[in-house]
Amino acid sequence: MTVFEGTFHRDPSTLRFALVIGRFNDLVTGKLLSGCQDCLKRHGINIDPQGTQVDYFWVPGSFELPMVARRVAISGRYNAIICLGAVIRGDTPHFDYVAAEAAKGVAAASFQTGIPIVFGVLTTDTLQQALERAGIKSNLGWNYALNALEMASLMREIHRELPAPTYPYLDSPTADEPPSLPVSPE
Ligand code: INI
Repeated sequence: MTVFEGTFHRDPSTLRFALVIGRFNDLVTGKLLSGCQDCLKRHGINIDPQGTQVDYFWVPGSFELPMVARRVAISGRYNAIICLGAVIRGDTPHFDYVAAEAAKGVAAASFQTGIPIVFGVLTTDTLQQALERAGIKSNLGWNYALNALEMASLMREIHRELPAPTYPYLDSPTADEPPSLPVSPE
C-alpha cells in the first residue's frame, strides 16, 4: 500500500493560495498575515499581490470568513485557502457566537468544496494572549501557512493518484448504481 503525505517544497511555484483576512482586531490579524507571508515566501511562493500565486481578500471580521472562503474555493483557482482572524473575549456572549460561526463555517466550506481551508483564527480571552500568538512569543501565522502548504501538496497528490470521485459519491450505494435524483418541476 502507499503512504500519502504533503511536502513543503515540491513544485511550490505551481501552487496558488488565497488569504482571507478579518479586519477586526487588525493589530493581531496584520501580524498573523506577516507571519503567514514570511513562511510562504521562505517556501518559494511569490507573495506579491501583483503576482500569480497569492491573492488577498479582506473581510470585516471573523464571522465573514466562511462565506468569502467558500466563494473563493469554488472558483477552482486555489490549491488552499488560509482564513486569518482574531476573536477576543469581551464582557458579553458575542465572542461565543462569532468564534463558533467562524469555526463551523470554515469547516463546512472546506468540506463542501473539497479545497483545504486553514482555520487560522485565534480565539483568546485577552488581547495580550492574542499578541503572544501573533508574534510576541511565536507567530501562528507561520504555522497556518505551513498547514496550507502541506494540505495543498497532499490534496494534489491524492487527486493525481486516486480515481476521480463518482458523483454523487457520498450517497451512492455503489458507483454503478447512482440513486435517482429528484426531478425539478417545469
Ligand atoms: N470579529 C472578529 O473577528 N473578532 C472579534 O473579536 C469580534 N467581536 O468580538 O465582536 C468580531 N466581531 C465582528 C464580526 O466578525 C462581524 O464582522 C460582525 O458581526 C458583522 O457581521
